[in-house]
Amino acid sequence: MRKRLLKGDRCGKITKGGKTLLLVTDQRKFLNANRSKRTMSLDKTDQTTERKVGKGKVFRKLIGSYDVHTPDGKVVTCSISSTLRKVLVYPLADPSSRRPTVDKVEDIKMTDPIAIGDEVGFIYADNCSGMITEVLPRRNKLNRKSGRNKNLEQVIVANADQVITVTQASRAKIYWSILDAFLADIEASEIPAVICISKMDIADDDVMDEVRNYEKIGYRVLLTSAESGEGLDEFKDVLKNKISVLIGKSGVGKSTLLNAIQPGLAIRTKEVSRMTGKGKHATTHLEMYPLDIGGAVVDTPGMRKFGLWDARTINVAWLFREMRPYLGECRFGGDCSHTHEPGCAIKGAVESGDVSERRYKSFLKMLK
Ligand SMILES: Nc1nc2c(ncn2[C@@H]2O[C@H](COP(=O)(O)OP(=O)(O)OP(=O)(O)O)[C@@H](O)[C@H]2O)c(=O)[nH]1
Ligand SMILES: [Mg+2]
Ligand SMILES: [Zn+2]
Repeated sequence: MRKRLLKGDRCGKITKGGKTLLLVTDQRKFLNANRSKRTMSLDKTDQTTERKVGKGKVFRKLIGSYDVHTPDGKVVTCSISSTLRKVLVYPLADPSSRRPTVDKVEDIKMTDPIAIGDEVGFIYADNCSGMITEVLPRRNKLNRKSGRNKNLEQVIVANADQVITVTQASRAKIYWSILDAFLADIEASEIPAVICISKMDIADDDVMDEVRNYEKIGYRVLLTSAESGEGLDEFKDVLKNKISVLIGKSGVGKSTLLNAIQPGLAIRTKEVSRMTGKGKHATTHLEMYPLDIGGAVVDTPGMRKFGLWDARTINVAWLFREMRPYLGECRFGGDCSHTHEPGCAIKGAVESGDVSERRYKSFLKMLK
């Protein structure tokens, strides 16, 4: 039920007994619950322009507008300064001089210079709206080629603590190579990866063999079922106080899992089509949800693969953890493609069983 907003109060603040309470939405409930953890307000006044400036984290993006959560618990809806969409190109001869004259102004090669999870600086327009003027340096980013224009980079999330790839335990054979492609992409982003095998209530018989292999090569594997409740406590524990991103093919149960650990997280789920057994896309946009237990999680719409942004510059074998020790050991050294060459150390490891043949097939698939 929506509470009526007080007239003229665009932030949706509700006052009671002289005290200001925040609007009753899930996000704001979280901000209230975490009031004790809040740091001091970062809002300041810019001395030269006399304008009030603030800092915060982007939780939600809509076309042309961004919801920024400030450390003191406000949600400020911001537009973006047009300068963030441009790159100033300086003369090449002496880039260090940074003369005030720029050679040219180019459009940035990104779909959007601001991503969910970005720490931003903004100027207030009023108490609850503003304009983003600065994106602080990112700790990391999960990026891919834009679906619409392959020459543009799309940053899915910035500054994440971990990426959880969800794969379902039933009809899992179809999903392993998709999982391997996701894991490789996450390795490239250098964000820690966690594997979650969902729908354990309807698991195939041989799922545990693969699970053991992923554990052997160093991944943490969570076994969950939103249906039976298996593994939900551990799943919750992994999310606690962290910024996590959930990725995986459509219909594997990402949104259902989140709803199971925090009822009413308001993430839409849909029935898997009975005819095809395939999931229908339910999550349609990116949003970061604050968690009652601390931390936040980004639910992503299902995708088969990432389409890694800088795939060409990356040594694919390096993205498979268990293959790393063999790099440089091949007869042809760095020239080995690990596909057909004699004396290939990785192929040798597959033959001796030290690298799983199934993972090696996923590697070959990624080279195509
Ligand atoms: N048997 C079983 N079914 C589940 C489980 N979790 C989810 N499902 C079903 O799987 C279907 C898809 O779940 P969603 O949570 O929407 O999947 P999603 O990964 O968020 O899908 P997208 O948003 O399209 O990416 C729904 O019909 C759920 O009821 C589970 O633990 N066991
Ligand atoms: Mg979903
Ligand atoms: Zn080789």
